Amino acid sequence: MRSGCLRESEGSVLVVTLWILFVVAMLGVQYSKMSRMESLLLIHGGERAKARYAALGGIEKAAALLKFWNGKSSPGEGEALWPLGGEIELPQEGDVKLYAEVEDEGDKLNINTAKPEEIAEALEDAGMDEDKALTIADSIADWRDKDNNRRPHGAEKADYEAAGKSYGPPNRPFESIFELPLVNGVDWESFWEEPGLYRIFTIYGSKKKKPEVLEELMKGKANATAEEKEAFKLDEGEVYRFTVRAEAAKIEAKVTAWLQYRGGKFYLLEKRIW
Ligand SMILES: [Ca+2]
Repeated sequence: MRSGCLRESEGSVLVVTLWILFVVAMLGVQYSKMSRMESLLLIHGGERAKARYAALGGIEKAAALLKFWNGKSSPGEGEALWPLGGEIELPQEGDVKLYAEVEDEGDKLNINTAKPEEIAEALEDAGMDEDKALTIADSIADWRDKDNNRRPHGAEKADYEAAGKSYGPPNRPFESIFELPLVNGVDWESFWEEPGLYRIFTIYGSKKKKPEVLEELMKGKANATAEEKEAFKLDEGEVYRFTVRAEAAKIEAKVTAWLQYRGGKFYLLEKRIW
């Protein structure tokens, strides 16, 4: 009877011990899963930070190269001058590859100074349908003009309120191109993708058409005379948009910076890390 009791309690001790071992083993499995995930996250986070810093450094490199090439002729016969609007490969940063693109903001339309008709025309030229183009053009003008009088296709404070928005037009010039997605009629797709308003418009400079031959030269498509090559110079006071893409092992980072050229130097006006 006593030994039966003992065996029974030994049995329960065994069951409890097995349970404890099972629970400990499961915790171990979970812990190793978690720490594996944590280290993956750390590696990923580290790669991202590395790519971002490399892209930031790439802006400096691209600006230095552009200054170096300023007013000089093409690096080699038939080779492109700095390809405005095209990507060039920059010297690598460790194992991170860098690609830069530079755009002259003077080639874009200024949303602070352009007439609504010009804005609508630019949008329609980029493939937007007329109604949407007119809505966005008038809403941009209403956003920046001082009054609260709505244009035929535009929107002022009362319209934003009626649409349940917690904000309205500030009635002053745009301070950044990234204000545009707040404007009536501008959605995520039209801003970033089709037609990509952030590429078409600027808040710096004014649209001035470059001579056709210069356009071709910049794309490296034409054989240039020495005088024609000389024609490519950084303009005093002009703003240039630098976009640097950094490719690390598994991650890509991008930095866009607006730099103004003054007295032989570039000055940072605005930047965005993607
Ligand atoms: Ca207004």
